[in-house]
Amino acid sequence: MSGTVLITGTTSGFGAAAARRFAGAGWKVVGTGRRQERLDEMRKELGDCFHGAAFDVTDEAATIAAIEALPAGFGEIDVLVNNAGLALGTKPVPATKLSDWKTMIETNVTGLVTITHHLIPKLIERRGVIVNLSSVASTWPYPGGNVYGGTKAFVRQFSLGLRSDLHGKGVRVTSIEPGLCESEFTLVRTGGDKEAYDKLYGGAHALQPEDIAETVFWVATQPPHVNVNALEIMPVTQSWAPFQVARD
Ligand code: 8X3
Repeated sequence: MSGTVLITGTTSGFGAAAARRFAGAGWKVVGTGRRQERLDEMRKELGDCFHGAAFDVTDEAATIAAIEALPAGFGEIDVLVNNAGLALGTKPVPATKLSDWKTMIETNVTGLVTITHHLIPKLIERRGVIVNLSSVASTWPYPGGNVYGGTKAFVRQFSLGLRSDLHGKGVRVTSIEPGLCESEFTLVRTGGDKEAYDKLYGGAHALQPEDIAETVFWVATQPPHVNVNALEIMPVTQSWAPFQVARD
């Protein structure tokens, strides 16, 4: 099976790895991201099967204009991978910035629903697939997760809700929920703090973007009668801790 996949946030991490995975299997890939130069590099790397569309998912007009302007051969989207998203900040409240919270909501929630809403008629027509990148933080709270976890819980529940709404239409929807993964994600979250990045990943044998790309590809290429509803994935080195109890 192959077709056309649109992946948001292809300029790094899961998105870049997923673009390589689909392209390597003969798919046409529409890669989106804010950084035109990274999209140009990917086009050089992957060749004619890749079309880069530079826009910010938080900009509704730019998102819709870019989708409407897809060149011949790239407009018939079979699979939408909603990967663009970010975490900002690791500190618990009150040491959090409202502007960071709003940016996470605008990107992880508003951006994701905007592009999804726009592509749903096409995905119904083509009996397509929607793969949403949520997180283990959608289910498991931790200090400093606050709004990030909230946005990812939205992504998980929105995915399940879409499944219900699209009942009988042959459209498949999956929520992928990765745990600790080594990527630019943590550099962004810590505001570029390389020391924090090294501390987090040192000896942790974290997931790699390729692990998640493989999962996204597997989910999207199941036979048409199979829907993977949700998939939570952690590195072996990550698990849960007991509840915390504050005492007098
Ligand atoms: C982030 C995963 O484990 O760093 O989506 O919270 S984790």
